[in-house]
Amino acid sequence: MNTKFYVDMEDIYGAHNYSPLDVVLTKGKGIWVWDIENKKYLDFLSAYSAVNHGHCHPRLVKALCEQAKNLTLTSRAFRNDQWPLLTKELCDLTGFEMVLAMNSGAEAVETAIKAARMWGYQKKGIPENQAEVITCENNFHGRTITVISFSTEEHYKKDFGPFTPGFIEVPYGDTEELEKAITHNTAAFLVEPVQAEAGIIIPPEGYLKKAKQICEKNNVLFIADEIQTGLGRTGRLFACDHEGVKPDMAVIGKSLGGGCYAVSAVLSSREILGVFTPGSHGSTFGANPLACAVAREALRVMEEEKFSENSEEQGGYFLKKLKTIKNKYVKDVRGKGLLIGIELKPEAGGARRFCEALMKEGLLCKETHEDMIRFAPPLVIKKKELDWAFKKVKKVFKEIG
Ligand code: IF1
Repeated sequence: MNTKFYVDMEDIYGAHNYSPLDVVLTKGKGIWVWDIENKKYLDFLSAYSAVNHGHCHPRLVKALCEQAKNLTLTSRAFRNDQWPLLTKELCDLTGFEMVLAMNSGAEAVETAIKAARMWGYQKKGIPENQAEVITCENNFHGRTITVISFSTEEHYKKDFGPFTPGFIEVPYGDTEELEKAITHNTAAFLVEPVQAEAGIIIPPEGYLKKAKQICEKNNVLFIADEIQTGLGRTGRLFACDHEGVKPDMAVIGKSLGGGCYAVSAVLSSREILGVFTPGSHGSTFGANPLACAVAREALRVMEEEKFSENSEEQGGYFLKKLKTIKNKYVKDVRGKGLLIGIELKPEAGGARRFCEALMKEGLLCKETHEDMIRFAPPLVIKKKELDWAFKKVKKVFKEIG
């Protein structure tokens, strides 16, 4: 069975909602993955930051298997003995008072919006059905109908309407426009501390802090989508920590499941998450014992192996090296921690061909939009391995450029 066999089968029977690189992976260990032809690659994407722990981390595989032998799913009709432990451990770690677990990132974003609206009606006194949530241009928060309702990317929305009302759009990085957009009916401001999908857009320094102050002044909830940036990716536990900002709600997902399991969560205060009452929200798989056991171990590994510190150190090191590449096609190189992008000039002919060339060299990464090569290796990566990756990047730029 060769690569073509799998590619053809997937293309016949699977919906074509992706255009993956034609590499068929079958095994992973740490930062490395192998395809079915036994070729080895460095994973420089980490499933969009969901595999921060590296592939098949032995402690996570152990936690997963041990829990799978005991109890996997109860629904929330009954209690289980893992969820309570995760709630306390997550709150102790992050300083929030309450947590609500879901499965995917988009579901957790929806949960945060529901909480914000409910808080708006019950605590702020917004008139019924009038709540507004302010979101940013070029945001990415997931794929559900409500979440794409406030996407500004035509491609994510086309032919999926009608959409959910109640969302107001402001430019990212602009606190004046944010302030102007706030009305008596504004329940929340939803923001990514770094816009990853939009092309690793890092807002002006002080933006998050100022935005948080504006929200506080106007009794508007500040919701940070830390699904991709959180849990160490940018060199801090949360990307908001770079500016000392404590959001009213933080949404996490991806690497909370250690790359082994889908688990997401909304973190907040008792005043806000306390608005939910029995029956007002839920999920069959949310907070299941398997998810919770894996998440608990994922958090412990993240702390003990010092992901944030490593991300900051190695990210800084790699970014500095990338900046030494002198090439006519490179427009900009930027990043925070191990969330790094190379923006190409339009004449480079798109980032895709660079990603394909890097794949041939054994480095797996993915373009975002037309002109951005995104690098997001697992947070367990070391200098020596980054040196290896850098050689490959340099080689590809030399050959194509
Ligand atoms: C896809 C992008 C990354 C996210 C933020 C919420 C979600 C995501 C900040 C939703 C998800 C993923 C989804 C994946 C590709 C990927 C992605 F390129 F599309 F934008 F990472 F950069 N908030 N991002 O980044 O989480 O429901 O997927 O668990 O193909 O859609 P989810």
